[in-house]
Amino acid sequence: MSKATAQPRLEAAGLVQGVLGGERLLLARAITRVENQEADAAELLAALYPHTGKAHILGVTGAPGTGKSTMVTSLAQSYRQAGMTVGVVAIDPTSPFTGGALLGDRVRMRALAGDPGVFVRSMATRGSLGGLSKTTGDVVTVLDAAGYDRVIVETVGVGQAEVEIASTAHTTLVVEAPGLGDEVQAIKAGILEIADVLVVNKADRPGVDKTIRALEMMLEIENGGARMIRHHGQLLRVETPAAMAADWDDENRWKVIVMKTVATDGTGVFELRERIEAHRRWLQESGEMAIREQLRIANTLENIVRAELNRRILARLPEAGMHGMVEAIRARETDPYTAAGKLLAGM
Ligand SMILES: Nc1nc2c(ncn2[C@@H]2O[C@H](COP(=O)(O)OP(=O)(O)OP(=O)(O)O)[C@@H](O)[C@H]2O)c(=O)[nH]1
Ligand SMILES: [Mg+2]
Repeated sequence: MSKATAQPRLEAAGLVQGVLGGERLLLARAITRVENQEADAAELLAALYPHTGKAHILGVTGAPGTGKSTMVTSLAQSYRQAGMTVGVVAIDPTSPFTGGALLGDRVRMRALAGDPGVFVRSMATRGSLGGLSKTTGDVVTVLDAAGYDRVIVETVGVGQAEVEIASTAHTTLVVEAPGLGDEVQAIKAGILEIADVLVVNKADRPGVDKTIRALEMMLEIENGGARMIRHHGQLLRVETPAAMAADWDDENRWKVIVMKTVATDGTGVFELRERIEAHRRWLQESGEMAIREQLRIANTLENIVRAELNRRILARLPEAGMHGMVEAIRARETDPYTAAGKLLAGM
């Protein structure tokens, strides 16, 4: 063994003990192993899984720059004041423009550094969508097993990603900010449909009341005319006859309300935390928690099977054959469909 490998690779069992024993360094290493999908990641996750199911998982999503990271920081501090521990997973789309998104989050969440009751992990998306939600779920599993009371996942709401993340969270916060034209954006992305709590952040900025009114109007339409149901692990929108909508307007139904915060100075964050905790209690008392857990687990299982199938298929595709096919297709000697059929038939 060379001098460069002075630090021996720890067995998965050693990492598991470290994670369960609250050793931050080993927790960080376990997460890295899971994030990079190293060979013993599955062994690690399998050993940790029996220790999960205690954390309440929060998803925080919204348009770029609405103040999500600042709010997560503020919320984490609020949970700390209430004596709870917090794990944070911040997912940064690797931007060709900023490039330093990871650094940005670290700076923004600096206020949390040095607190042994908080663990922050930033992850770059590197463009893979399905893979992202699997890896995120795995990292959440590790933090849950490590005993964090609340695990907060931040994602930028830019399409399918936030919907995927919503189905891995117990409570989903959608963050808006005044003056970004977000009202329109929100409808487009269907982002309101996944919100359990809507937050208008940057309430110190002009136009905040206009944004709140616009969102409240949209929520009224939402509450009256349609409802999101879960079907085979997917969120579906169903139009509701007015009569039925009236039925659902009982006190057992969760009401999405618009909250107002200034994440930079913590205004409204205590109330936000209370609302999240109210949602958690509602989930438990209404029986909805069991449904969300089913959805989460179904999602996880599907992601794992899909990733493994993908890996197996790619491993068995002959590299040389692929290249030959590409050239043949480029020369229009064959077409992608016929070529794909041939490659698969040869497996
Ligand atoms: N005025 C004001 N500025 C805020 C508030 N919250 C966040 N900001 C600022 O808005 C900028 C963006 O904040 P972030 O927390 O990085 O926003 P984000 O939504 O995490 O951004 P991305 O992860 O890049 O999508 C920062 O300069 C913050 O200081 C607020 O309540 N009021
Ligand atoms: Mg952020």
